[in-house]
Amino acid sequence: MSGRVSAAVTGSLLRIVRGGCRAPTVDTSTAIGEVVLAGPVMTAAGTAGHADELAPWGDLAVLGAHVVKSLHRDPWPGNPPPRLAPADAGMLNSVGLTGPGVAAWVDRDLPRLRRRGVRTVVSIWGRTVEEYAGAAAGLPDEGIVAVEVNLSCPNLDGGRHLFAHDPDASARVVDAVRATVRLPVWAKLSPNTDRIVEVAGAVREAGASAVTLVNTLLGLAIDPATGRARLGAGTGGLSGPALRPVAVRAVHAVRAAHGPGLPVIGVGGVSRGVHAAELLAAGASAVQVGTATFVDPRAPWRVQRELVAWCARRGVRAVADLVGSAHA
Ligand code: RRO
Repeated sequence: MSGRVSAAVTGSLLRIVRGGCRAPTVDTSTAIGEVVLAGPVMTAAGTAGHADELAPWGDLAVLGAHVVKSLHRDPWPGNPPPRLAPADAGMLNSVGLTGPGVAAWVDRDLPRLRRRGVRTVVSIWGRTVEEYAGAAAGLPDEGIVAVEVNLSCPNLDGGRHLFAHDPDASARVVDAVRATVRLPVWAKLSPNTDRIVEVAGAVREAGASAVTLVNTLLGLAIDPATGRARLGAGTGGLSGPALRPVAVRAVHAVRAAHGPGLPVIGVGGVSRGVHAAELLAAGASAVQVGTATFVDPRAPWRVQRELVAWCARRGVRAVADLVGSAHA
């Protein structure tokens, strides 16, 4: 242990032990509206499976929460391969919302997560308000901490966002899901619009407890030798390091416009603790780690430990004290 930094979870407190001498304990708890999480780092939807696929690399119960890949009411096959293409500062994906459907997930995957004591957030999607409500209707109240309504998948109908640009349509979805479940509802929004601040306001009015910012940026990669798209579906969503400034800007703008009354979860290009600190300073109450997990499946746990170490080094006693500090 000597000379290394390590962290152990003790309730909502992470204690940093460095070279045998104890640095101040950092309170890692964070509130997303009515949901209080013991840690500020979650997995990002679509990057950590539907169940406990990441369990060989870490204890999912140590993370603030685990967000599972978006589920439709019905099973959904997804897009033709190739579904991933590397980009210079990240990657493009067009997975196309592959999933087993809510009923199979509740039957097969949720029990695995419950047995592990995971705080599970379920991402849901649909093509109509009714489909979202149908997905929500299949969810139990127990064993789930929140529903993340994915209003922003770039890989449906060739990137023709059905909801992400439209405050009213987004609000109708959130309203319908809220009327269907007793769970807190978070809304995941898109960077592929100049209306993200408006959409955030509309979903808040409709009863969203938080917004998750941001989903991937629409992109396209072409093989010039063949003239064909590198992804089977054509366009895809860009994620990874290139997305981080986009996410920081979106979080900052939404926090500036709506204040601390609308909790924000930041996601986009987080692979280090300092990246999480940046999103918290911009106004996020928690962060999600996504594409970094493809490089290092232990990334969510490492980012959480690095964030705590970052706070301890700077004398930040509570992660929550960082939230919105760039607005002070
Ligand atoms: O499955 C996907 O292709 C996908 C989804 Br649901 C999403 O929300 N964002 C993304 O980049 N890919």
